Amino acid sequence: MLRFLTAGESHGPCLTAIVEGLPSGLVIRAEDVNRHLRRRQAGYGRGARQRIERDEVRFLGGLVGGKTIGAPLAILIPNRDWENWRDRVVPPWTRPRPGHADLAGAQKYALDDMRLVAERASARETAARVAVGAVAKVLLSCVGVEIGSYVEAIGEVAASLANVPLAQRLALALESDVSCPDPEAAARMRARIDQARAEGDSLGGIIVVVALGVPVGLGSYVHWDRRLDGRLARAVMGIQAIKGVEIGPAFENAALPGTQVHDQLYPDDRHPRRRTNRAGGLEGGMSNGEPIVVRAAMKPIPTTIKPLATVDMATGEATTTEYQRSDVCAVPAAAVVGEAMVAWVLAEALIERYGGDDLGTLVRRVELSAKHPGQSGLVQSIHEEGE
Ligand code: EPS
Repeated sequence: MLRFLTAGESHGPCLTAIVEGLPSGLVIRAEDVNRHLRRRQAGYGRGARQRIERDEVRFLGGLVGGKTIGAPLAILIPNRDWENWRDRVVPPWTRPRPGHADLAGAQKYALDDMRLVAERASARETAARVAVGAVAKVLLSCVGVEIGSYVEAIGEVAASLANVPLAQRLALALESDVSCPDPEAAARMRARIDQARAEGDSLGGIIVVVALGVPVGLGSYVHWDRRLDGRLARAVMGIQAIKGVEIGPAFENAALPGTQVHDQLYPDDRHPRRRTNRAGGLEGGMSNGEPIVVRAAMKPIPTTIKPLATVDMATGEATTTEYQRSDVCAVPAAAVVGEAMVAWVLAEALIERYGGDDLGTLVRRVELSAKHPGQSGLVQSIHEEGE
């Protein structure tokens, strides 16, 4: 079983995470994690905070000589902004930002100062999840799974990608500061972000996360909470500001008759193959060997220079929000966090299906089950090891 927890506040000394259940023998380099932390910090539309932070990971436990030893992996990412806040005396926040966790969080935890809510609700926490996801990606890469993402829309500006294959979309996105594979749309996205900044507003958008090379049979149809599509949706929906998730073109499929939706099967050297992937790589709550495609909608960031109507909780009087330093658009960053969460769920499901306390056993089992589909990788592996 693979699990993780994060801790840490946005302006506290650090973010931290513990990952438990990794097989031994996995080589993890700081750079494997740092390059994703850098990607999360970048992106057109970010605010002043990202000029302060330079996220880099430190491993405090679980790695010896750069390899996992089966013990929990302890991760630390220092917050540089901590130094600027530690001695600062700040009046309590009493004016909740509509759309932010401020109001419900203060009511739930009986907090008079909404800053305390924002400290943990902040998307700063996603740096820790990106680090954890990067570790999951290292594990997945050992069995041939690759994960990437792209931005499909920012505000009302959408990319045109109909004829661009998935792998090319992921590669092109890496070259764009809005993670958009369509350069013409990317230019309009940047202009739209500039406009929102000038107007004191914020923007949301649509991200797409893709996993290539996923083995058949991760997740299960046998019980609702084992369905991989549900688990992926939950993990991606759990990212700050994500309010909608679909697998493949699910909402488009809902408007079409079944004969135009379901990916028909054809024999290819006696193996069933699909020419389309409208199921987004998942059938019956299981990976089916096609690319997994998770699409998600991010709402605009709730912190805007232009004030919104609110209530001062100290007086009960009508008032407006007070601007706090923030991003104008964090959609490119959310795509990187989406990758991390998809990687995490796939790594969890991989370990569940194939087990293996050491990496060699895990990899061997995955290879055997690919060679002998329909037979238990575990049984095969035991059989082979007995020979
Ligand atoms: C955030 C507010 C801003 C963002 C932050 C999320 O932080 P600050 O209040 O320090 O300016 O920059 O995101 C990050 C710090 C990050 O690393 O992504 C919020 O209120 O959610």
